[in-house]
Amino acid sequence: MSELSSRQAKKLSDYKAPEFTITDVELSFELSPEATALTAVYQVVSASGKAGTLILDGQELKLLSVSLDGQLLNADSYQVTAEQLILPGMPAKAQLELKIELNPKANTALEGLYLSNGAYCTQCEAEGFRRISYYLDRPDVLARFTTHIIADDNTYPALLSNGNLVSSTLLPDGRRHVTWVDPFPKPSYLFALVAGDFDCLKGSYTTGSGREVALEFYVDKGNKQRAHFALESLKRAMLWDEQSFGLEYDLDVYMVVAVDFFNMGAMENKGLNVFNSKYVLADQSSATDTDFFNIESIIGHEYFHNWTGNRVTCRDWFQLSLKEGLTVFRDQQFSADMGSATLNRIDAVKTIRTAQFAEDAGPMAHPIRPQQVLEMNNFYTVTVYDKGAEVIRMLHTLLGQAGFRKGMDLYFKRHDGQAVTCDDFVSAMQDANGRDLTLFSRWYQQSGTPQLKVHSHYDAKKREFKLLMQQHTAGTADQAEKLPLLLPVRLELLAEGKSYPYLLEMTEAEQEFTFAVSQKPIPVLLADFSAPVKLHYQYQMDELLLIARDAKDGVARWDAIQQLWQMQVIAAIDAKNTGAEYLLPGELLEFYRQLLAKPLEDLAFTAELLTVPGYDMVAEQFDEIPVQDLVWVLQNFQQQLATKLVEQWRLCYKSLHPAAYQYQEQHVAKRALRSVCLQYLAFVVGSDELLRQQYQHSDNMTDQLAVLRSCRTASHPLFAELMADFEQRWNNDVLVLDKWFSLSASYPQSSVFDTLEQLTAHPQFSWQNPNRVRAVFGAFYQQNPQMFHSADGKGYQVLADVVLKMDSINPQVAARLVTPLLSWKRYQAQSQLQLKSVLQTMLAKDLSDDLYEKVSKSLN
Ligand code: B3K
Ligand code: ZN
Repeated sequence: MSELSSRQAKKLSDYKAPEFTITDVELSFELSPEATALTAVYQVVSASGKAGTLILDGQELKLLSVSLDGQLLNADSYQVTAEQLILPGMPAKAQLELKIELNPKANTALEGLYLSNGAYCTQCEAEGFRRISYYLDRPDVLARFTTHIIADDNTYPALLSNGNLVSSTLLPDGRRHVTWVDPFPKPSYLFALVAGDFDCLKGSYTTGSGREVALEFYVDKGNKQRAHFALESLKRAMLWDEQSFGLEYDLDVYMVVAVDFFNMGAMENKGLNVFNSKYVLADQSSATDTDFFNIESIIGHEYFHNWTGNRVTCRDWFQLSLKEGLTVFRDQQFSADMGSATLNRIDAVKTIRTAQFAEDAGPMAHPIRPQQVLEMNNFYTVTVYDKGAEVIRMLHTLLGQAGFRKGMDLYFKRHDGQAVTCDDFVSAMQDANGRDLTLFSRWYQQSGTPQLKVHSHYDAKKREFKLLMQQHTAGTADQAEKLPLLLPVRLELLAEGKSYPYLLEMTEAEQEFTFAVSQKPIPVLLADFSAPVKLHYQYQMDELLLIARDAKDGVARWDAIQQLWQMQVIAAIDAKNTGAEYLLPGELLEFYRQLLAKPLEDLAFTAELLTVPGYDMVAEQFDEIPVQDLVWVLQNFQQQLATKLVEQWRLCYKSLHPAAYQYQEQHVAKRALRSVCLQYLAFVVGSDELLRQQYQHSDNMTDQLAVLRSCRTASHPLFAELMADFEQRWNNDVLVLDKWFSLSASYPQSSVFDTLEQLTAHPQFSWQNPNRVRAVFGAFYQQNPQMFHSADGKGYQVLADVVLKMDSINPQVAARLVTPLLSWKRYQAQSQLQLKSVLQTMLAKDLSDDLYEKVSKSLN
């Protein structure tokens, strides 16, 4: 038996409905940092109506007593293992009472009940509830929860849990006893408890049907002013879900708590969201436009889960994309409606083409519905979330807006209050639209990125244009055999100065499509990135430039420029290898010159077109990634554009006078374009004054950070000076200081290795806080490819040491950080050896399941 199976990986095919269920839960917490007393009372019912053995999940729990129907059980009438409480002879219906002692202070994994800056909070998804109590900790057991919290009233004035507050009593000993009742049956992963001393920003929202909902944002003392944007975002999300899907909120109160110690972005606990403070707190002086954008989108995402996730939940964790893919799609639609649909779509495409394609090409490849899992937390991936959202988007494309809505309505009508599967979702879409989606379902089963090859032929005599399309998905680490998928291919044919739109449905490995057109058109293939595939078509440079100017679809216009750059990268690397100088072609420079002289009406879109693709985007096109060549070439391109168009950048920059800060679409767009100009200008001599000016005189974080980024990317001499100033200014504000940590760790020079050591010794750094660790080391591997892949292997070693250190503190964070080491097969021979060796060393240690699953797979 391999170790992976001895560690008991679970399989989708082994799913069995639970033999017992729990209908009602009553939890009483007496909070104390090192010895919280919990009494848990469950109404347990057998599904078959027969007595049997009840097996509850539990981890790292101190069990004090077990009572059945009021009778204390002898220790020999049940069995406790490292992961279970086994109760033989459980009657068909009984009340089970457990007494448990918890140590939140010692909980550095931030799963279950823990302390964040002295406040109690919980994180239960996916399997964290079993670190609070023994339970049927699986999403298909839905129970009504009542929660009592007893804690010192002075130290913890806010005592919160799911549902509605039904009583609050001050006890004679100065403690307070509150009771919360959540009327909606829910799985344990949606349970939450928070206790602390916060400032609370209050608002209210009246639903379409006239019910008033109290909105409450709990933040660290002194931060109330920074929560207004999040509150307004929530109101927008609530209205949007009513207007777009007819979905209203269902409790009297919606609470959001912002905490500093959190493993991810946020959590959709019923009625009581817990958020990483970085996705709640924002004002113009401390947060960038991107921060504001993320807050609105994540507030929306968690809110939308109330229906897609909470009211209708997952039968088992393999179905995670049922709620996550769908909710990401919903938050993307929300963001598109709040701002620019094209720019939002471009962002989503970037995520798929970088992180998701990389995941599919690596050892952790899995379908959006995985088939086998050792540690569930490892499957909160860009595949389940973002490719999952692409799959939902394809349904939306195929069925149309109205058809999709019909499917959603039927889904809720059938499954409200249930725990269901991805198949149930597809069936609702299918039945509501009278359309067979059997073939489409393959997207749920198959991992890997389909390659779509297209050839065209124009027959002038017949006035016929033909497209021959072939799809092929190569075998992946988890699955050798692949079948053809249903690909919706949006197409525009550009001819006679017009654009003719089509939606093709490709269902076979190879298919030909014929169009009657009076002259040879230019095909705009995969407009709106209508399927998550890699497209191959031999475009000429002039065709791409024409698409960039004339296509209707903004995403296709941007994509044409991406493809153009891809061609330049290949040509420049070839030239570099033969020792020749590579100059960017005149047509491309001319396109940029014109764009700068006369930016499009949408300045943010103009900024996107003017940006050379990032390292990740370009790297993903190579089977074996020539890291240092790519870094060099991309730097060289920016340098060439900077020097050749220096006057244009300057003029464009100067024409964009900054107005007083507002987070508003046109303002954001203007700042984006100005930042692009500044980035290029940082590459040319004589820009010191301009950089300094913008840094010192802007009234917002977006513009200040743009200066620091530009200096970092161009290794500008001003970098050190401005960074020192920034550190001093923001030393007491860790959320902002994280930006400084990231910039420091992404400086593309070998001095960064000393810097990394200094950063971890910084008074504000803490290994216990995931935001700090990610700010430093996440930035190091994501934004500093040059040094992360340094020839001596030092970057790999540094990250591997950090991963091992983190594994004993917080395995979830460790398992995220290890990701870039796993795809060793993508790099050149020497890097492969270095990476393999650090992975092997790691595997020889006693690893958490989280880390073990990933490292062992990568060495298979
Ligand atoms: N559902 C949570 C993620 C939980 C991650 C557990 N490791 C946030 C979200 O997707 O909305
Ligand atoms: Zn989610």
